[in-house]
Amino acid sequence: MRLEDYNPLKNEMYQVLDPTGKIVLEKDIPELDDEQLKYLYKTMLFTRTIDEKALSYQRQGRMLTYAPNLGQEAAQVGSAYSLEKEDWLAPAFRELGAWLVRGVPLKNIYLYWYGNEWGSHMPEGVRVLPISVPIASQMQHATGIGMANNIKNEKNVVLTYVGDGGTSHGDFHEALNFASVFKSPVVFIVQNNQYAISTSRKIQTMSENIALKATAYAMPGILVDGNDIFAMYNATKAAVDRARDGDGPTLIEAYTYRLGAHTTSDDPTKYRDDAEVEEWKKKDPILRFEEYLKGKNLIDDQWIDETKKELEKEVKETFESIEDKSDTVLEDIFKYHYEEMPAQLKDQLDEYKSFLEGGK
Ligand SMILES: Cc1ncc(C[n+]2csc(CCOP(=O)(O)OP(=O)(O)O)c2C)c(N)n1
Ligand SMILES: [Mg+2]
Repeated sequence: MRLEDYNPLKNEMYQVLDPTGKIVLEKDIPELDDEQLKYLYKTMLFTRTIDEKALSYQRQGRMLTYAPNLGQEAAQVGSAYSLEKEDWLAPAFRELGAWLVRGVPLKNIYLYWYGNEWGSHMPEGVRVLPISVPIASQMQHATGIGMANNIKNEKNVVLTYVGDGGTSHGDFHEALNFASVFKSPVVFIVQNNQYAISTSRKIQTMSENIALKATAYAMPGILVDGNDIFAMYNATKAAVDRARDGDGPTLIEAYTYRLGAHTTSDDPTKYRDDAEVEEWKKKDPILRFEEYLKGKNLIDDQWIDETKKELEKEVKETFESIEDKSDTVLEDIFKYHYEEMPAQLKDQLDEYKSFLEGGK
C-alpha cells in the first residue's frame, strides 16, 4: 500500500476487511502464511483473555487498578507485528497486544498491574520501554531514541502509541515537530478509541480527524480502520519501511473504540449511551478476523474453543504464580530516577514509611 494514496484532509480511511470480514481491497491482503495469520488471531485472543481475567481478578479484590484493551486488539497487534526484532517500542499504558507481539512475558505484565516495579524490567533483547502513564511523555522518548539511532547510524525504527486525549498535550506536538525536523525514524500511532476517560473525541479537537495533524509537521498522516488487522499491519509496515529508509516519521490514526471502561475505577455508563457501544460491538476486531479466517478454512469453532481453553489456563497459572508472592520493595518506587535521591523524594519516602508504620 502507499501511504500517500489516502488523504487525511479528505477524511479518507484505509480499510482492507470490512466489519463482516469481507475483503474490500483484494490487492492489499498481506503476504502472510497460514501460521502467521493464526499467530495474529491467537495473539488477539490472548490479549482479550488476559483482559477478561484481569477484570475478574480485580473485581475479586485480587488485582489493582487495570486498564482494559477490549476492542483495540487489532490496532495493537497488527501495528506491532510490522516491526523487526531490533526495533523499539515506546508504549503508553493501553498496548497489551503490542507488548505480547514484542515478546513481553505475561508475567511482567501482570507484575506491573499488581504494583510490582519488576514488571517493567524487560528480558534481555526485548526492546520495549516501561509503561508510561504521564500522558504523551513516551512520544518524546521515541523521538529521542530515533534521533540517537540516526547519530549512531543504526537502522532501527521506533514505534510509539498515544491515545486521542494525548494529542492535546504539548508533548505530542513537540515530539512530532522534532521527529520531522530531525528525520527521526518514528512511527506515531494514535489509538483513537473515541474517549479520554469521559471526554469524547468530538470535543478533544475540532480537527475532522487526528491524522490530518501530520500535515502541519510535513509528514505523512493516514487514517486507518483500527479494527481491521490487515489495514493496521499494512499501514504501519509502510510507515516502518519509510522510516528505515531514512525518510522520517509518519502519523497513523487507528480509528477504533474502547468497548470497556477506561480503567477498573471508571463507570462509562455515566457518560456514553449503550446504543453507541452496541454499534461498535458489531465492528469487533476479533470477530471480523475470525470470519475471514473461517472463510479460508484456517480455523473453526473447535479450534477456537481449544485455543481459548489453553490461553485461559496459561493466564490463570501465570497470575497465580505472582499473586501474593510479590517482592515489591518500597524503596524501588523512589530510587531509580536519580543517582542520589534528592531531598524532596527522601521526605516523601520517610513520610510513606511512617504512614505504613501507623504514623501520620
Ligand atoms: C499528564 C497526565 N495528565 C493526566 C493524566 C490522567 N489520565 C490518565 S489516562 C487519561 C486519559 C487518556 O486518554 P487517551 O489519551 O485518549 O488514552 P486512553 O485512556 O483512551 O487509552 C488521563 C487524563 C495522566 N495520566 N497524565
Ligand atoms: Mg482515548
